[in-house]
Parts: sequence; C-alpha cells; structure tokens
Amino acid sequence: MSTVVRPYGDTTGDGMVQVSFTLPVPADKRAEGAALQLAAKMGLDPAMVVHAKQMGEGFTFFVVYGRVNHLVDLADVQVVERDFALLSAKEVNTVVKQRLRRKLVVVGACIGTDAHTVGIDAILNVKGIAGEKGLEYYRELRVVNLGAQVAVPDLVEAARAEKADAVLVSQVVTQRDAHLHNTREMSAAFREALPAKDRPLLVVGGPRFDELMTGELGVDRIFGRGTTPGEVASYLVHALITNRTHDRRAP
Ligand code: B12
Repeated sequence: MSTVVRPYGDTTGDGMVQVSFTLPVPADKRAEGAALQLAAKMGLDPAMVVHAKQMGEGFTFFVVYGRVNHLVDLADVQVVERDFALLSAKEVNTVVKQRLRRKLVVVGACIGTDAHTVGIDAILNVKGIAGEKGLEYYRELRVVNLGAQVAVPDLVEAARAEKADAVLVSQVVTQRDAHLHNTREMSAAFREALPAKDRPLLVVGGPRFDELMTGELGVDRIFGRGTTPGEVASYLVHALITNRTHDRRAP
C-alpha cells in the first residue's frame, strides 16, 4: 500500500484544507483580498474565505478553505512512540513498593513567568483529567507541587531538599520561545547543581513542545497536549525502576 497521502475535504485525495489566521487590518473587502493573497502564497489554489470576523479594533479573523498540491509521505514521519507499558495505579504502586521500597518523590512546577497551572495540576492533583486521577492519588508517590512562576534556583533547591526522583515542569506560554529558553535554563541548572548520580529525572510538558527535542533541551522526556496522569506515572516507573537508564540512586 502506498505511504503517500493527500488531505481529504469533499472527495478522497482532493487536497482540500482549512486554515485560520488573523490579519491586523479592519474587517472589510480589502481584508478578505489580503487573506486570499496570503492563502495563495501559502500554496492554496483555489482558495476561498469561508469566515471573516472582526476581532477588536483593526483586526480580522479568517477561516480559509482551499486546495494544496503537497503530498505527505507517511514513511518520512518522525514521532516519539510510547516505549513503555501503560500501568494501572495499582500496578504502579506495587512496582514502587516492591522494587523501590520507599515512596517515589515527584516535584512539580510551572517555571519562569508562566502562570498556566491547569496542565501540571491535571497531572499532579488528585482530581486529574480525562477520567484519570492525578499522581497525588497514587499511594506510593509523594508529590510536591510548587505551583506557578517558580524560579529555576528555587526549583533546584526544592528538588534537592525533597530528594526528588523526578522533576515535572510545565511550560504553556511559547511567546518568543520562552518554553524552550526556560527548559534549557532549568536542565542546565540541574546539571550544574547536582552530579549525574543525584540528578532527578527531568520531565517537561505543555501543549506546544516538540516531543523530539529532549536531547536539545537536556531533559529525559517531553509530554505534549492530551497527556494523562497514567501515562506519566507509567513512564516514571519505566524510567526510574523497571528500565532504569537513568543515573538516579539505585532502588
Ligand atoms: C486558562 C488560560 C489562562 C489562565 C491560566 C489560569 C491557570 N491557573 O492556569 C489565565 C487567565 C491566568 C491566563 C493568563 C495568560 N494567558 Co492564557 N490561556 C489559558 C487557556 C485558555 C487554557 C490553558 C489551559 O488551561 N489548558 C488546559 C490544560 C489541561 O491543558 P495543557 O496546559 O495543554 O496541559 C496538558 C498537556 O499540555 C500536558 N502538560 C502540560 N504541562 C505539563 C507538564 C508535565 C510535566 C506533563 C507531564 C504534562 C503537561 O498535560 C496536560 C493535561 O493533558 C489557553 C488557550 C487554550 N485554549 O489552550 C490560553 C493561552 C495559553 N494563554 C495565553 C496567553 C498569551 C496568556 C497571557 C500572556 C495573556 C495576557 N496578555 O495576560 C497570560 C499569561 C499569564 C502568565 N504569566 O502566564 C496564550 C499563549 C500564547 C503563546 N503562544 O504562548 C494562549 C494559548 C491563548 C492564546 N491563543 O493566545 N491564561
């Protein structure tokens, strides 16, 4: 079977896509013409404006529908596949209790100026997300949630004081690549402060990370949008206990 596909709109392989964007121009005919010019430059041909709405003074939001001629080769797609088994909360607790023989300590925070705590809370707080309970629910995990806008030196200090096995950092704001800068700063600070054998597992998450960037950002794992607490707990058990590739103190 061919690995080459094209977008589907009205009929299979017709190449139809829908894009949305905002232009800094008042909502009028000229704005729609500008949107079509942009669409043409993006390779949409033909293209039509199917929605245009004023967004405050001097801005217009558009939805444009049109055809692209590009092909997607599925053989060239690169993604991070899940390489660990998904465990139930009970299984996680059992492995930690039997093999680590102490609580697994997780320190979480939103670093930099980022105040978007809903994501990290969804992973850590008992209430969880998507029908799954957060890590606080796991009897054999000890969770320290430092909250929002934590400075990197404070995070390192807290991780050291709590003897963290894993540090979970959330970054939601991506303006001027803040999430990348903050993550690099964080991983560099841990490398500087602690020898490899004492360094916690470093995990970052947020909706706009590229999961392939672990090496570049100096972290062990990146989780993207739609992550659930069960995936994170399973990964922690995999990385820190069952498939321990990490230099952390021995179980
Ligand atoms: C709620 C919200 C707020 C709330 C935050 C309240 C709070 N306590 O968190 C308030 C009103 C305070 C706020 C403020 C701002 N916000 Co705001 N906000 C949002 C909004 C609407 C939803 C975010 C959210 O809660 N998502 C739900 C959670 C569950 O999803 P999530 O974060 O993706 O988390 C999941 C995964 O990513 C992952 N994950 C996330 N973190 C981690 C960490 C780990 C370790 C792991 C494993 C997984 C993981 O797991 C989670 C569960 O599945 C988004 C728009 C949107 N629809 O996404 C804008 C948005 C994030 N905000 C934005 C902006 C610009 C701001 C402000 C700068 C606005 C302003 N000018 O003041 C300020 C910044 C404040 C600050 N200092 O950070 C922009 C960011 C744009 C960008 N490119 O960076 C967005 C995208 C809106 C937009 N389109 O413009 N915001």
